[in-house]
Amino acid sequence: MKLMVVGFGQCGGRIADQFARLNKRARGHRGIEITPGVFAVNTDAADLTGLSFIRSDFRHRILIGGRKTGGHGVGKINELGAEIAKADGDKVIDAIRGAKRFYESDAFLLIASAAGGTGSGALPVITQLIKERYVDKPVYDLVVLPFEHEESTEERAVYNSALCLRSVNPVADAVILVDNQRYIRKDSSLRSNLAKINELIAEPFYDLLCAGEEKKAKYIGAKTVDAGDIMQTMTGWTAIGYGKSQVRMFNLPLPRKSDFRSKSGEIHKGIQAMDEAMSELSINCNPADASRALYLLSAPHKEMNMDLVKELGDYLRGMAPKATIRNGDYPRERALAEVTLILSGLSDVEKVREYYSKSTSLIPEFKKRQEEVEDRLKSMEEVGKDLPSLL
Ligand SMILES: Nc1nc2c(ncn2[C@@H]2O[C@H](COP(=O)(O)OP(=O)(O)OP(=O)(O)O)[C@@H](O)[C@H]2O)c(=O)[nH]1
Ligand SMILES: [Mg+2]
Repeated sequence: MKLMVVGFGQCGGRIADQFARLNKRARGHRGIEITPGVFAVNTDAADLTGLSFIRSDFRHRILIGGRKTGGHGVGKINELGAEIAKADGDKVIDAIRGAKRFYESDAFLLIASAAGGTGSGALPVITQLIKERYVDKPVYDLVVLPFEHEESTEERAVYNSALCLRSVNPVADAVILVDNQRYIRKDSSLRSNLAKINELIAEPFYDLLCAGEEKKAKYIGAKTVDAGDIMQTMTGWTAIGYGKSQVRMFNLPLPRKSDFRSKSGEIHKGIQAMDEAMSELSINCNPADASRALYLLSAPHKEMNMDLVKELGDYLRGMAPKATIRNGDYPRERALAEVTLILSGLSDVEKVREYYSKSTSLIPEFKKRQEEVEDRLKSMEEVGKDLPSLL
Protein backbone atom coordinates (compact mmCIF):
# COMPACT_ATOMS: atom_id res chain seq x y z
CA MET A 1 0.00 0.00 0.00
CA LYS A 2 1.23 3.47 -0.82
CA LEU A 3 0.36 6.44 1.39
CA MET A 4 0.50 10.19 0.95
CA VAL A 5 1.66 11.26 4.42
CA VAL A 6 1.11 14.73 5.87
CA GLY A 7 2.19 15.69 9.39
CA PHE A 8 0.80 18.77 11.16
CA GLY A 9 2.47 20.67 14.00
CA GLN A 10 5.61 19.56 15.80
CA CYS A 11 4.50 16.05 16.74
CA GLY A 12 2.82 15.33 13.39
CA GLY A 13 5.79 16.64 11.42
CA ARG A 14 8.26 14.51 13.33
CA ILE A 15 6.22 11.33 12.93
CA ALA A 16 5.75 12.07 9.21
CA ASP A 17 9.56 12.40 9.12
CA GLN A 18 9.72 8.81 10.44
CA PHE A 19 7.54 7.67 7.54
CA ALA A 20 9.97 9.33 5.13
CA ARG A 21 12.72 7.34 6.87
CA LEU A 22 10.76 4.07 6.50
CA ASN A 23 10.32 4.81 2.81
CA LYS A 24 14.05 5.29 2.43
CA ARG A 25 14.58 1.93 4.13
CA ALA A 26 11.99 0.22 1.90
CA ARG A 27 13.67 1.63 -1.18
CA GLY A 28 17.18 0.70 -0.01
CA HIS A 29 16.44 -2.80 1.33
CA ARG A 30 13.56 -3.92 -0.82
CA GLY A 31 13.53 -1.67 -3.88
CA ILE A 32 9.95 -0.59 -3.24
CA GLU A 33 8.15 2.66 -2.52
CA ILE A 34 5.58 3.00 0.29
CA THR A 35 5.13 6.77 0.59
CA PRO A 36 5.16 8.58 -2.77
CA GLY A 37 4.82 11.93 -0.94
CA VAL A 38 5.64 13.03 2.63
CA PHE A 39 4.90 16.57 3.83
CA ALA A 40 5.13 18.56 7.05
CA VAL A 41 2.84 21.51 7.75
CA ASN A 42 3.46 23.91 10.63
CA THR A 43 2.97 27.45 11.91
CA ASP A 44 6.43 27.17 13.41
CA ALA A 45 9.33 27.68 10.99
CA ALA A 46 11.99 26.33 13.37
CA ASP A 47 10.16 22.98 13.79
CA LEU A 48 10.12 22.55 10.02
CA THR A 49 13.85 23.18 9.80
CA GLY A 50 14.52 20.54 12.46
CA LEU A 51 13.21 17.62 10.35
CA SER A 52 15.65 15.15 8.75
CA PHE A 53 14.09 12.95 6.07
CA ILE A 54 11.29 15.02 4.53
CA ARG A 55 12.58 16.91 1.50
CA SER A 56 13.70 20.33 2.61
CA ASP A 57 12.05 22.54 -0.04
CA PHE A 58 9.03 24.73 0.75
CA ARG A 59 6.70 22.41 -1.22
CA HIS A 60 7.36 19.59 1.27
CA ARG A 61 7.87 21.65 4.44
CA ILE A 62 4.92 24.00 4.36
CA LEU A 63 4.69 27.06 6.61
CA ILE A 64 1.13 28.23 7.25
CA GLY A 65 -0.19 31.29 9.10
CA GLY A 66 3.15 33.02 8.63
CA ARG A 67 1.84 36.55 9.00
CA LYS A 68 -0.47 35.75 11.91
CA THR A 69 2.02 33.87 14.06
CA GLY A 70 5.30 35.31 12.81
CA GLY A 71 6.42 31.71 12.27
CA HIS A 72 6.26 30.92 16.01
CA GLY A 73 3.32 28.56 16.42
CA VAL A 74 -0.12 29.16 17.94
CA GLY A 75 0.74 28.47 21.58
CA LYS A 76 -1.67 25.56 22.14
CA ILE A 77 -4.78 27.41 20.99
CA ASN A 78 -6.24 24.88 18.59
CA GLU A 79 -9.10 27.16 17.52
CA LEU A 80 -6.38 29.40 16.07
CA GLY A 81 -4.71 26.37 14.45
CA ALA A 82 -8.03 25.55 12.79
CA GLU A 83 -8.58 29.13 11.65
CA ILE A 84 -5.13 29.30 10.05
CA ALA A 85 -5.67 25.94 8.34
CA LYS A 86 -8.92 27.23 6.87
CA ALA A 87 -7.17 30.29 5.46
CA ASP A 88 -4.04 28.49 4.20
CA GLY A 89 -5.44 25.02 3.38
CA ASP A 90 -4.94 25.57 -0.34
CA LYS A 91 -1.20 25.67 0.20
CA VAL A 92 -1.37 22.07 1.42
CA ILE A 93 -3.66 20.94 -1.40
CA ASP A 94 -1.39 22.58 -4.00
CA ALA A 95 1.64 20.79 -2.59
CA ILE A 96 -0.12 17.42 -2.67
CA ARG A 97 -1.36 18.00 -6.20
CA GLY A 98 2.15 18.96 -7.26
CA ALA A 99 3.65 15.66 -6.01
CA LYS A 100 4.96 13.78 -9.04
CA ARG A 101 3.66 10.34 -8.14
CA PHE A 102 0.47 11.35 -6.36
CA TYR A 103 -1.58 9.16 -8.71
CA GLU A 104 0.20 6.02 -7.41
CA SER A 105 -1.02 6.52 -3.84
CA ASP A 106 -3.87 4.45 -2.38
CA ALA A 107 -4.80 6.63 0.61
CA PHE A 108 -3.84 9.56 2.81
CA LEU A 109 -2.35 9.33 6.28
CA LEU A 110 -2.60 12.63 8.17
CA ILE A 111 -0.82 12.89 11.52
CA ALA A 112 -0.98 15.29 14.48
CA SER A 113 -1.01 15.46 18.25
CA ALA A 114 -4.39 16.17 19.83
CA ALA A 115 -3.17 18.32 22.72
CA GLY A 116 -1.19 21.02 20.89
CA GLY A 117 -2.49 23.98 18.90
CA THR A 118 -1.40 23.82 15.28
CA GLY A 119 -1.73 20.09 14.59
CA SER A 120 -4.84 19.60 16.72
CA GLY A 121 -6.67 22.47 14.97
CA ALA A 122 -5.38 21.89 11.43
CA LEU A 123 -6.00 18.14 11.30
CA PRO A 124 -9.83 18.17 11.16
CA VAL A 125 -9.89 21.13 8.76
CA ILE A 126 -7.44 19.63 6.25
CA THR A 127 -9.01 16.18 6.58
CA GLN A 128 -12.31 17.66 5.49
CA LEU A 129 -10.68 19.63 2.67
CA ILE A 130 -8.90 16.54 1.31
CA LYS A 131 -12.06 14.44 1.58
CA GLU A 132 -13.90 17.01 -0.54
CA ARG A 133 -11.16 17.18 -3.19
CA TYR A 134 -10.26 13.50 -3.43
CA VAL A 135 -13.45 11.55 -2.95
CA ASP A 136 -12.00 8.24 -4.12
CA LYS A 137 -9.06 8.02 -1.68
CA PRO A 138 -9.61 7.18 1.97
CA VAL A 139 -8.19 9.56 4.56
CA TYR A 140 -6.80 8.05 7.76
CA ASP A 141 -5.91 10.30 10.68
CA LEU A 142 -3.28 9.23 13.18
CA VAL A 143 -3.86 11.18 16.40
CA VAL A 144 -1.29 11.23 19.21
CA LEU A 145 -2.77 11.60 22.71
CA PRO A 146 -0.93 13.46 25.50
CA PHE A 147 1.07 11.98 28.39
CA GLU A 148 -0.70 11.61 31.74
CA HIS A 149 1.39 14.38 33.31
CA GLU A 150 0.20 16.79 30.61
CA GLU A 151 -3.42 15.86 31.20
CA SER A 152 -3.12 16.42 34.93
CA THR A 153 -1.29 19.75 34.71
CA GLU A 154 -2.84 21.42 31.65
CA GLU A 155 -6.62 21.47 31.29
CA ARG A 156 -6.07 22.75 27.80
CA ALA A 157 -4.41 19.43 26.82
CA VAL A 158 -7.61 17.53 27.68
CA TYR A 159 -9.87 20.13 26.10
CA ASN A 160 -7.85 20.33 22.86
CA SER A 161 -7.79 16.54 22.62
CA ALA A 162 -11.56 16.30 23.02
CA LEU A 163 -12.18 18.97 20.38
CA CYS A 164 -9.73 17.42 17.94
CA LEU A 165 -11.13 13.88 18.31
CA ARG A 166 -14.72 15.07 18.17
CA SER A 167 -13.95 16.96 14.95
CA VAL A 168 -11.88 14.36 13.06
CA ASN A 169 -14.12 11.38 13.78
CA PRO A 170 -16.99 12.36 11.47
CA VAL A 171 -14.71 13.36 8.55
CA ALA A 172 -11.85 10.83 8.53
CA ASP A 173 -12.38 7.28 7.23
CA ALA A 174 -10.55 5.97 10.30
CA VAL A 175 -8.86 7.50 13.34
CA ILE A 176 -5.80 5.63 14.57
CA LEU A 177 -5.38 6.44 18.25
CA VAL A 178 -1.84 6.53 19.64
CA ASP A 179 -1.46 7.16 23.36
CA ASN A 180 1.96 8.62 24.26
CA GLN A 181 1.61 7.27 27.80
CA ARG A 182 1.57 3.65 26.55
CA TYR A 183 5.14 3.98 25.26
CA ILE A 184 6.61 4.81 28.66
CA ARG A 185 4.90 2.04 30.61
CA LYS A 186 7.86 -0.29 30.37
CA ASP A 187 10.64 2.18 29.87
CA SER A 188 10.17 5.47 31.67
CA SER A 189 13.40 6.88 30.18
CA LEU A 190 11.42 7.24 26.97
CA ARG A 191 9.50 10.13 28.55
CA SER A 192 12.31 12.41 27.46
CA ASN A 193 12.99 10.51 24.27
CA LEU A 194 10.27 11.55 21.86
CA ALA A 195 12.43 10.54 18.88
CA LYS A 196 12.42 6.92 20.10
CA ILE A 197 8.65 7.00 20.71
CA ASN A 198 8.14 8.31 17.18
CA GLU A 199 10.14 5.38 15.80
CA LEU A 200 7.97 2.96 17.79
CA ILE A 201 4.81 4.65 16.51
CA ALA A 202 5.81 4.39 12.84
CA GLU A 203 7.44 0.93 12.91
CA PRO A 204 4.26 -1.25 12.77
CA PHE A 205 3.38 0.34 9.43
CA TYR A 206 6.55 -0.91 7.74
CA ASP A 207 5.62 -4.55 7.03
CA LEU A 208 1.98 -3.60 6.61
CA LEU A 209 2.76 -1.20 3.77
CA CYS A 210 5.60 -3.24 2.22
CA ALA A 211 3.78 -6.60 2.07
CA GLY A 212 1.50 -5.65 -0.82
CA GLU A 213 4.23 -3.83 -2.77
CA GLU A 214 6.81 -6.67 -2.92
CA LYS A 215 8.05 -7.58 -6.38
CA LYS A 216 10.38 -10.49 -5.56
CA ALA A 217 8.66 -13.89 -5.69
CA LYS A 218 10.37 -15.21 -2.56
CA TYR A 219 8.91 -12.39 -0.44
CA ILE A 220 5.36 -12.77 -1.69
CA GLY A 221 3.18 -14.63 0.76
CA ALA A 222 0.68 -17.41 0.08
CA LYS A 223 -1.92 -14.83 1.06
CA THR A 224 -0.83 -11.24 0.61
CA VAL A 225 -2.14 -8.32 2.63
CA ASP A 226 -2.64 -5.56 0.09
CA ALA A 227 -4.15 -2.07 0.00
CA GLY A 228 -7.64 -3.55 -0.50
CA ASP A 229 -7.44 -5.62 2.71
CA ILE A 230 -6.22 -2.64 4.71
CA MET A 231 -8.91 -0.34 3.29
CA GLN A 232 -11.62 -2.92 4.02
CA THR A 233 -10.39 -3.09 7.61
CA MET A 234 -9.88 0.56 8.51
CA THR A 235 -12.98 2.30 9.81
CA GLY A 236 -13.76 4.54 12.78
CA TRP A 237 -11.72 4.31 16.00
CA THR A 238 -8.67 2.15 15.38
CA ALA A 239 -5.71 0.69 17.29
CA ILE A 240 -2.50 -0.74 15.88
CA GLY A 241 0.02 -3.07 17.51
CA TYR A 242 3.18 -4.96 16.75
CA GLY A 243 4.88 -7.90 18.44
CA LYS A 244 7.79 -10.16 17.68
CA SER A 245 9.43 -13.31 18.91
CA GLN A 246 12.81 -14.83 18.09
CA VAL A 247 12.51 -17.98 16.00
CA ARG A 248 16.13 -19.07 15.74
CA MET A 249 18.57 -18.59 18.59
CA PHE A 250 22.15 -17.42 18.30
CA ASN A 251 22.40 -17.98 14.55
CA LEU A 252 23.67 -21.56 15.13
CA PRO A 253 23.49 -23.90 12.16
CA LEU A 254 20.03 -25.39 12.16
CA PRO A 255 19.54 -28.93 13.36
CA ARG A 256 17.24 -31.01 11.16
CA LYS A 257 13.69 -29.85 11.42
CA SER A 258 12.40 -32.99 13.13
CA ASP A 259 14.99 -32.56 15.88
CA PHE A 260 13.50 -29.66 17.72
CA ARG A 261 11.40 -27.33 15.64
CA SER A 262 8.09 -29.01 16.11
CA LYS A 263 4.97 -27.53 14.60
CA SER A 264 3.66 -26.66 18.04
CA GLY A 265 6.90 -24.77 18.71
CA GLU A 266 6.30 -22.59 15.65
CA ILE A 267 2.74 -21.96 16.68
CA HIS A 268 3.88 -21.04 20.16
CA LYS A 269 6.25 -18.41 18.70
CA GLY A 270 3.47 -17.00 16.56
CA ILE A 271 1.05 -16.78 19.48
CA GLN A 272 3.75 -15.12 21.58
CA ALA A 273 4.16 -12.40 18.91
CA MET A 274 0.38 -11.99 18.66
CA ASP A 275 0.13 -11.63 22.45
CA GLU A 276 2.77 -8.94 22.42
CA ALA A 277 1.03 -7.07 19.57
CA MET A 278 -2.19 -7.21 21.57
CA SER A 279 -0.65 -5.93 24.80
CA GLU A 280 1.36 -3.24 22.97
CA LEU A 281 -1.64 -1.79 21.13
CA SER A 282 -1.34 1.95 20.51
CA ILE A 283 -4.39 2.64 22.70
CA ASN A 284 -5.92 0.75 25.59
CA CYS A 285 -9.08 -0.88 24.26
CA ASN A 286 -11.13 -4.04 24.48
CA PRO A 287 -10.61 -6.27 21.40
CA ALA A 288 -14.17 -7.52 21.86
CA ASP A 289 -15.34 -4.02 20.82
CA ALA A 290 -13.70 -4.31 17.38
CA SER A 291 -15.91 -4.87 14.35
CA ARG A 292 -12.93 -5.46 12.04
CA ALA A 293 -9.43 -6.80 12.52
CA LEU A 294 -6.39 -7.60 10.44
CA TYR A 295 -3.17 -9.42 11.24
CA LEU A 296 -0.05 -9.85 9.20
CA LEU A 297 2.45 -12.55 10.10
CA SER A 298 6.03 -11.97 8.92
CA ALA A 299 8.46 -14.84 9.42
CA PRO A 300 11.23 -16.72 7.62
CA HIS A 301 9.84 -18.72 4.72
CA LYS A 302 10.64 -22.05 6.39
CA GLU A 303 8.80 -21.16 9.60
CA MET A 304 5.65 -20.10 7.86
CA ASN A 305 2.81 -22.39 7.06
CA MET A 306 -0.91 -22.00 6.68
CA ASP A 307 -1.56 -23.92 9.89
CA LEU A 308 0.25 -21.25 11.81
CA VAL A 309 -1.64 -18.41 10.09
CA LYS A 310 -4.91 -20.22 10.76
CA GLU A 311 -4.00 -20.91 14.39
CA LEU A 312 -3.35 -17.21 14.92
CA GLY A 313 -6.74 -16.46 13.36
CA ASP A 314 -8.49 -18.81 15.79
CA TYR A 315 -6.65 -17.22 18.66
CA LEU A 316 -7.66 -13.72 17.58
CA ARG A 317 -11.23 -14.85 16.98
CA GLY A 318 -11.39 -15.84 20.65
CA MET A 319 -10.52 -12.30 21.68
CA ALA A 320 -12.44 -10.38 19.03
CA PRO A 321 -15.51 -12.57 18.47
CA LYS A 322 -17.54 -9.90 16.69
CA ALA A 323 -14.86 -8.83 14.23
CA THR A 324 -14.51 -9.63 10.54
CA ILE A 325 -10.90 -10.81 10.48
CA ARG A 326 -8.53 -10.45 7.53
CA ASN A 327 -5.05 -11.89 7.46
CA GLY A 328 -1.92 -12.51 5.46
CA ASP A 329 1.62 -13.85 5.56
CA TYR A 330 4.82 -12.14 4.55
CA PRO A 331 7.95 -14.29 4.12
CA ARG A 332 10.99 -12.42 5.41
CA GLU A 333 14.65 -13.21 5.92
CA ARG A 334 14.91 -12.12 9.57
CA ALA A 335 14.95 -14.77 12.31
CA LEU A 336 11.77 -13.36 13.83
CA ALA A 337 8.10 -14.13 13.88
CA GLU A 338 6.43 -10.72 13.74
CA VAL A 339 2.76 -9.89 14.03
CA THR A 340 1.25 -6.57 12.98
CA LEU A 341 -2.28 -6.18 14.26
CA ILE A 342 -5.08 -3.71 13.49
CA LEU A 343 -8.27 -3.55 15.54
CA SER A 344 -10.78 -1.23 13.89
CA GLY A 345 -14.35 -0.06 14.10
CA LEU A 346 -14.07 0.01 17.91
CA SER A 347 -17.48 0.66 19.42
CA ASP A 348 -16.04 2.07 22.64
CA VAL A 349 -12.74 3.66 23.69
CA GLU A 350 -12.57 4.61 27.35
CA LYS A 351 -9.95 7.30 26.83
CA VAL A 352 -12.04 9.15 24.21
CA ARG A 353 -15.10 8.93 26.42
CA GLU A 354 -13.07 10.44 29.30
CA TYR A 355 -11.82 13.36 27.20
CA TYR A 356 -15.37 14.11 26.11
CA SER A 357 -16.89 14.09 29.57
CA LYS A 358 -14.06 16.04 31.24
CA SER A 359 -14.11 18.70 28.51
CA THR A 360 -17.85 19.12 28.58
CA SER A 361 -17.56 20.15 32.22
CA LEU A 362 -14.67 22.49 31.33
CA ILE A 363 -16.71 24.53 28.83
CA PRO A 364 -18.55 26.70 31.44
CA GLU A 365 -15.27 27.22 33.32
CA PHE A 366 -13.44 28.35 30.14
CA LYS A 367 -16.35 30.62 29.26
CA LYS A 368 -16.33 32.17 32.73
CA ARG A 369 -12.58 32.85 32.50
CA GLN A 370 -12.97 34.43 29.06
CA GLU A 371 -15.74 36.70 30.39
CA GLU A 372 -13.59 37.71 33.36
CA VAL A 373 -10.75 38.70 31.02
CA GLU A 374 -13.15 40.73 28.88
CA ASP A 375 -14.66 42.43 31.97
CA ARG A 376 -11.24 43.41 33.25
CA LEU A 377 -10.23 44.79 29.85
CA LYS A 378 -13.48 46.77 29.69
CA SER A 379 -12.97 48.28 33.13
CA MET A 380 -9.41 49.30 32.21
CA GLU A 381 -10.71 51.00 29.04
CA GLU A 382 -13.29 52.72 31.21
CA VAL A 383 -10.59 54.30 33.40
CA GLY A 384 -8.79 55.76 30.36
CA LYS A 385 -11.86 56.86 28.42
CA ASP A 386 -11.31 60.61 28.97
CA LEU A 387 -7.73 60.61 27.63
CA PRO A 388 -7.16 62.04 24.11
CA SER A 389 -6.16 59.47 21.45
CA LEU A 390 -3.16 59.72 19.14
CA LEU A 391 -5.07 58.13 16.25
N1 LIG B 1 4.97 11.15 20.32
C1 LIG B 1 5.29 12.45 20.24
N2 LIG B 1 4.55 13.36 20.87
C2 LIG B 1 4.91 14.66 20.75
C3 LIG B 1 6.02 15.08 19.99
N3 LIG B 1 6.11 16.44 20.07
C4 LIG B 1 5.09 16.83 20.85
N4 LIG B 1 4.36 15.77 21.27
C5 LIG B 1 3.13 15.80 22.08
O1 LIG B 1 2.23 16.66 21.38
C6 LIG B 1 1.54 17.53 22.26
C7 LIG B 1 1.94 18.96 21.93
O2 LIG B 1 1.66 19.20 20.58
P1 LIG B 1 2.68 19.77 19.51
O3 LIG B 1 2.67 18.83 18.35
O4 LIG B 1 3.98 20.12 20.11
O5 LIG B 1 1.89 21.11 19.13
P2 LIG B 1 1.75 21.83 17.73
O6 LIG B 1 0.79 21.09 16.87
O7 LIG B 1 3.10 22.09 17.17
O8 LIG B 1 1.02 23.20 18.16
P3 LIG B 1 1.60 24.57 18.80
O9 LIG B 1 3.05 24.34 19.11
O10 LIG B 1 0.74 24.78 19.99
O11 LIG B 1 1.39 25.57 17.74
C8 LIG B 1 1.94 17.08 23.64
O12 LIG B 1 0.98 16.16 24.10
C9 LIG B 1 3.29 16.40 23.43
O13 LIG B 1 3.54 15.42 24.41
C10 LIG B 1 6.78 14.09 19.31
O14 LIG B 1 7.75 14.35 18.59
N5 LIG B 1 6.36 12.79 19.46
MG1 LIG C 1 4.46 23.68 17.66
